[in-house]
Amino acid sequence: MSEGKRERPERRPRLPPGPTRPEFWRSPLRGPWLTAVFGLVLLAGVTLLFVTGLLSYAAYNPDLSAVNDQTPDKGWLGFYLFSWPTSPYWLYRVNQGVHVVLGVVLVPVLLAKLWSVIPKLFEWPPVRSVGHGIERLSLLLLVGGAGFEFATGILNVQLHYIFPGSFYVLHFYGAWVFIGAFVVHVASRLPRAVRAVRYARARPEAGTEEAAGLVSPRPAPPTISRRGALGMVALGSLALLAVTAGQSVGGRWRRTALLAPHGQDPGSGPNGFQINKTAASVGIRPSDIGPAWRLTVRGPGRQVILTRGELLAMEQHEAALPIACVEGWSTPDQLWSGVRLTDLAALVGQGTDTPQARVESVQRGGPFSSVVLRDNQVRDPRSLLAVRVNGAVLSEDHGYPARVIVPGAPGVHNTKWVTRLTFGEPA
Ligand SMILES: Nc1nc2c(c(=O)[nH]1)N[C@H]1C(S)=C(S)[C@@H](COP(=O)(O)O)O[C@H]1N2
Ligand SMILES: [Mo]
Repeated sequence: MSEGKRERPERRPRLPPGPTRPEFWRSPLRGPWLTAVFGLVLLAGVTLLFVTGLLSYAAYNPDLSAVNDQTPDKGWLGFYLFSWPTSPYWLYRVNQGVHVVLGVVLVPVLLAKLWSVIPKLFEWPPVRSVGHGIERLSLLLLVGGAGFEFATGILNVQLHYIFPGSFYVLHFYGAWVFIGAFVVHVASRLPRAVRAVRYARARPEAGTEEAAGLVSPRPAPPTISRRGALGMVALGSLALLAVTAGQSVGGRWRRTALLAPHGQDPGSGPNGFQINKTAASVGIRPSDIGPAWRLTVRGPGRQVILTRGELLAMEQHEAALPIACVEGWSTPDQLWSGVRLTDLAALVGQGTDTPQARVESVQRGGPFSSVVLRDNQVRDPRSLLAVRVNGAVLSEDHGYPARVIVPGAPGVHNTKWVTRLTFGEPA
C-alpha cells in the first residue's frame, strides 16, 4: 500500500477561501469510481439520445420543404438526412418514446454526475495554461450543452413553449454543440473512467493523480455508502421511468403517466385516445367543417373539388396505425378508414409514380396547419385521408371531416381538418 502512495504535493499557498480549497469539499463519496460509473451510464445514454434525436429530426423530412422545418443552414448539419421510411410503421413511435423517456430518466444521473465533479468547477487558478484553458472551455460547452439540451427537451415535452424561436432550431443546434464537446470529453476521459471502474475500488488518496481532484482531503464521516448513493440515483431514475413511460405506451398505461402534461385520461369510446390540440383550441369554426366543407385535390394543371359525400363514396380502405407525437406520447394502433392518398392522386391524373404532396388544413396559421409528405409516404397503401376511426366517424378533435394518417410518420404530419391536397407541386 505504502509503495503506491505518492508524496502529497505542497499545498498551494494562496488559494482564496471557500470552494477553491480542496478541504472545502467534504463528502467522502466523491472519487473517481463514482464519477466514472455515472460517466459510463451517461456515455451509453447520451449516445442513444443523440442517435434517436437525429433519427427523430430526419422523420420530419426537413430536406423536403421549408414548410416542414425552417432551421436555417440545417442543410450542412443535415448532411445525414435520408428518406424517412414508412416501414416498420412503429419506427417513429418507438424512436421518439425512447428519446423522450430516456431523456427524462437520465436527469438524476446527469445531476449526480455534476455533483460528483463539482470541486473541479472551482479549480484554482481557473486557467493554468493554454491547453488547460481549452479543456475548461470544452467542459463549459459540455456542461452548458447538456443543461441546454435537457432543459429545452423537457420544457418542450411539458408544453412550455417559452423559446425565443423554434424548438427544433435550438434543440438541433444545441445537440451538435453538446455532442462535439461530449466526444472530446469521452476521448480524453474514457481510459481513466474504465480504469477507475476496474481497479480503483479502494479509496484513492487525496492529492494523488488517481484521485483526479475529486477525493476530499478532509472527508466527513459517511452517512451513506457509494453503492447506496448509486442506488438512490437509480431509484430516482426508476421513479421517473414509472411516471413517464406510460404515455409512450398509451392505452390503459397512460393512467400511470403522472407527469403527462395532457392528462392521464383521454376519454372512452372509438375516439377515446389522446388529443394533441382540440378543434376549439386552434380556432376551428363549426362552419369550416360543416356541410360547406370541401376537399380540393390538385395536380399539375388539374383540380377536383369533393364534398364529404363524394369522398365517402370513394373506395374505403383500412389501416391500423398509431399517433406518435414528438413530445414522446403515443397511442396504440387505431383502426383508421378512409381514402388512399394514391386514389386521390389518381383523381388528378397521378399514376404509380405519385410525387410528394402538400397537405393543408382549414386551420388558419400555426406550424401544424400544413405539411409536405414525401413520395414514399404518399405511395404507401396504408396512407389514408381518414374519415373514420375504430368504426366511428372521426370526432371534431381528431380532425373531422378528414385527416391524414401515414405509417411511421411523426404525429405532426397527420394533419387534421384537411381541406386541400396538392400533388407534385415543387415545395
Ligand atoms: N391541423 C392540425 N393538424 C394537426 C395538429 C394541429 O395542431 N393542427 N397537431 C398535430 C400533432 S403535433 C399531432 S401529435 C397529431 C395528434 O393527433 P390527435 O390530436 O388526433 O391525437 O395531430 C397533428 N395534426
Ligand atoms: Mo405532435
